[in-house]
Amino acid sequence: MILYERTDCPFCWKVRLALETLEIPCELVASEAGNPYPQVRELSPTGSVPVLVDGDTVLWDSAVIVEYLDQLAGGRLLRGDARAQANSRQWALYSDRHVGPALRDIVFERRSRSEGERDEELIERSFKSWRACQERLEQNWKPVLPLTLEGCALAARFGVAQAYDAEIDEVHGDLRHWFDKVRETDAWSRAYPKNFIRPTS
Ligand SMILES: N[C@@H](CCC(=O)N[C@@H](CS)C(=O)NCC(=O)O)C(=O)O
Repeated sequence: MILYERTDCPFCWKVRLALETLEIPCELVASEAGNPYPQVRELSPTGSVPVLVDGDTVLWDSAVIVEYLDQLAGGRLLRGDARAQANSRQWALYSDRHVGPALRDIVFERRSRSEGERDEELIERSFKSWRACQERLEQNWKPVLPLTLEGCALAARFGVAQAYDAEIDEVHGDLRHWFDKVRETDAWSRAYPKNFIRPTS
């Protein structure tokens, strides 16, 4: 099994967390931001990472990849009855479609511009959306361990947030407690990015 990926990409990080949690061995092939390996362009119609190659099977969306890995491992991330599984999928989508975009401007500004050159208004708006996501999660999502399908997605997003100094707010005790516990796991240490993009000057 080969995973084409980029170390700091939250979609790839989610897949690495799933691989480590499920203890599935996999070769990682890393590419750089904006410069994916030519194989990725050949293998994936979107040209984005992650891409998983398992024999003749080529998968190019992180949500599909994580479910595939979970099925190979007997269903340890997606647990419970139909209702519980649908709920997991729903929060995983929330992570991809809302938490990621909410954090986007904090991350993009802080990783590409040095202090003083950043658009602080854009960052403040991004913080507002990020706080709204935290509030929703704290009120409506049940954090559990070991990691679930949506837990892999959310932990990677929280990790990106933390790397760019956008910690979970203290008022969200359950979320913070969960993330503290996640960070104590071996899967977290093994899946942690080798580096994050920082401003060059
Ligand atoms: N829906 C896709 C999104 C993947 C995605 O947007 N990947 C970004 C990296 S975070 C990418 O490959 N961008 C092009 C690049 O880095 O060259 C998934 O869940 O796998």
